[in-house]
Amino acid sequence: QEYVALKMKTLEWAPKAKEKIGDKIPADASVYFVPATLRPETMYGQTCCFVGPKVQYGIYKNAKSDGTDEYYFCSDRSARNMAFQNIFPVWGEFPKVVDLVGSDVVGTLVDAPLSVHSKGIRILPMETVKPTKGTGVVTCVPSDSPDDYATTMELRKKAAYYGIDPEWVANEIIPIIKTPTSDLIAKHLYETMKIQSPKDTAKLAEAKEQAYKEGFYQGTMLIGEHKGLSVQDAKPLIKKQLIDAGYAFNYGEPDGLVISRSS
Ligand code: ZZB
Repeated sequence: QEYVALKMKTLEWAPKAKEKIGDKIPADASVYFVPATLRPETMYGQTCCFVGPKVQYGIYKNAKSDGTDEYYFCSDRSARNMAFQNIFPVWGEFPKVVDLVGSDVVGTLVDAPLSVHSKGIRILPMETVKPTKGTGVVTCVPSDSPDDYATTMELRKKAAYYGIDPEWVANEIIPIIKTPTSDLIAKHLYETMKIQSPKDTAKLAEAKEQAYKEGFYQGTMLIGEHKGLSVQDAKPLIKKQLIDAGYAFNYGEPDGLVISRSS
């Protein structure tokens, strides 16, 4: 699986994360949350970014030869994979500087490249994040991802239960892609399929498949530099634009073929 790994710069840490990081990272260093996505063309619609509250993560140092060190927040497994894809300077090495669990970083404010919500978006909990997939960090695009829409509705309904500020999940869900059925395909499928919660996994899997297909084969961009272009044409252009600007990099998932260690 070939993902785009997006670099979301941390603007303000949640208190718990700040405490655990202490002086392990220089105060002025750039630390990025790194969600893995297959849909770079939807990045305009990012409203927040998810982590699994009980999932283990690390912050890994990427020492650059020009001295502008970068740090990445992601799962251990994905950091290891990156170490074999020339993402870190020394082959096979992925220096961890801090251990964190997802709940530590909930509330952190990050910059989401291309998002209309340009003042930053919040890191929020998603119970259905798979720790073994991608980087374990999932950027939230509720206009086009049924899973993201379902979790957004859940968090809006039960903000207190999830221990979050309702403001953090209040960002407007704007149309990004037009398909023959809707400008907000995820919301449309959530409603017509009568999905009730993020735990409706069978329905959500079907909705995801349908949203992928419609978006890719019949979608047209409603926003951004490539407005009016088909998704098929816009996707590689937006991906390249993000990578060229230093906002993203390619991240491949070995599917257990390349690295057989189980962690
Ligand atoms: C933004 C986005 C916008 C996504 C969209 C999807 C959609 P796949 O096809 O199964 O490989 N994802 C990534 N990592 C995880 C994880 N660890 N746990 C749970 N979900 C994860 O799925 C790849 C997509 O699943 C990724 O692309 C990411 O969400 C999520 F409009 O990023 B996506 C119809 C889907 N639309």
